[in-house]
Amino acid sequence: MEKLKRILAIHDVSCVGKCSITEALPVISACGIECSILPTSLLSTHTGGFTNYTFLDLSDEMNKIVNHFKSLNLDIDGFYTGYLGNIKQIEDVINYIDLLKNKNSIIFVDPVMADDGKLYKAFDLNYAHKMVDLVKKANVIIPNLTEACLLLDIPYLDKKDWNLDNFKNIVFKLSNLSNNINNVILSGVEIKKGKIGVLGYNKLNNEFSYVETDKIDGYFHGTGDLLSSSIISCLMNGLSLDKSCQYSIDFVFNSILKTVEENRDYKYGVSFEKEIFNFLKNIRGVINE
Ligand code: PXL
Repeated sequence: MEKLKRILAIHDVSCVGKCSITEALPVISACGIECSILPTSLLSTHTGGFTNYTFLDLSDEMNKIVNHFKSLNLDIDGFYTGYLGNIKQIEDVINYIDLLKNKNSIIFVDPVMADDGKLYKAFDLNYAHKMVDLVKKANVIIPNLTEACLLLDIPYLDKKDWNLDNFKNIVFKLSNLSNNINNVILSGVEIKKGKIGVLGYNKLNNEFSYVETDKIDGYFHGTGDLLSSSIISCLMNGLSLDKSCQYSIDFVFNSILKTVEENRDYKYGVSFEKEIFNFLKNIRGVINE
């Protein structure tokens, strides 16, 4: 029997609002992978759409936690980084991964910092430049279009230039940021009216895979984290890049649809809980093939 795999999720804990760790934990665990956590900061809510949220930087505690992990000789099959609090934390996380990884660990980086052409409230361009150092360590990166442009230090792609060739070019350039990077998964790819997709690129066999779903208008918080957590869970279960992206994008779409049907306040996150079962059925179908 295959041993239980362990992912170390390195994200903030936003107590309310469903993003980062409150999505990584349930999704990764449901997919049959242990999700250990290294919290970067503690917030009452995420920073999008809420005001007066609290913020506690956990950098000092992270250092102690990592030293304890090291003394335990933990087997970590995958590192999954998301929202980090500041530039120093990016540097720390690079060192922590170096300290804790083994020769087979896979490093997944979602360079969470921006969306819709804008940096998130807490970050500036220096943060984006530092994120490139972490991305260079990764084997798999999962940026959205805004993050991809920041990583490549190019202006946000104008809507009139949104076509598959330009997106392929971006993904290809990202894959060449370092020799470690094997897979690039670009989210928020819009090349057809009413559709939204994900463009994957596998550098080892030079293959692109594009999958799409219907687009539902509106800004839905936490969907980037939900997508990344799902794709990573699929890949760690041995699914192809194509299937990982397709099942994950369907899961996010169905979760958004539920949220809209339930007429919820979107800043509280999407109703993914009721959709996990269908997502798992898709994955199980492949594992049992
Ligand atoms: O979903 C990305 C994210 C994660 N964590 C925090 C955030 C955001 C996006 O705004 O504010 C704290």
